[in-house]
Amino acid sequence: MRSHPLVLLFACGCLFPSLDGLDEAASDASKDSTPNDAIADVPNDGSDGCGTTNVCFEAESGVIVAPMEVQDDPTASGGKSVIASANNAGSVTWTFDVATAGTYVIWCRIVATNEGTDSFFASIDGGSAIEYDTSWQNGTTTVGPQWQWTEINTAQDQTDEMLRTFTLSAGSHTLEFGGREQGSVVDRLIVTSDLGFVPL
Ligand SMILES: [Ca+2]
Repeated sequence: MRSHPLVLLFACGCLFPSLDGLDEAASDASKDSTPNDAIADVPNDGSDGCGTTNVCFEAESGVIVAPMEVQDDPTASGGKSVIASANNAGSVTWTFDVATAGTYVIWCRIVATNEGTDSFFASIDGGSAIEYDTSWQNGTTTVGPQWQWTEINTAQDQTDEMLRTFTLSAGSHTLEFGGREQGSVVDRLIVTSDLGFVPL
């Protein structure tokens, strides 16, 4: 979650009108009904507790823009994960459907080896980008070589992260992770309106 001079332009909102636009942008997403076949075909083996009501997909099923990369990873779900191979460049974008309108959180299976490799720029439905510090969950930052699940959060001033919820309409939505810190990794995602859900 270390800041970089250029990154501050994004983090402070100088280049974007407002972080508050996320929910408004989400409300328009139902206009886009284009399905994403790649994600629809991803099997759910239930090993992470996904169940039948949450929306679960592999990070590597997204649309990749280099220098974001898919890497082979025998410890990852599906044997692959997505890694930012450069700072502040590249992206991965997923399209997913939710059956009902509501308030959602998005869990991500990530590995954050240190605090210099633990963030993406997250945006939903083309809205403003927020800094998601992947090593943060419930007020605690955990780094190391192990996989862990964290919910997308909003980092304020690089320090006081807050859980980010998304107000989604029924239908299709897009989520984009832009590269922020080289070496940040994401494996799998779970979109859920069950705010008490915790992946296994
Ligand atoms: Ca994966």
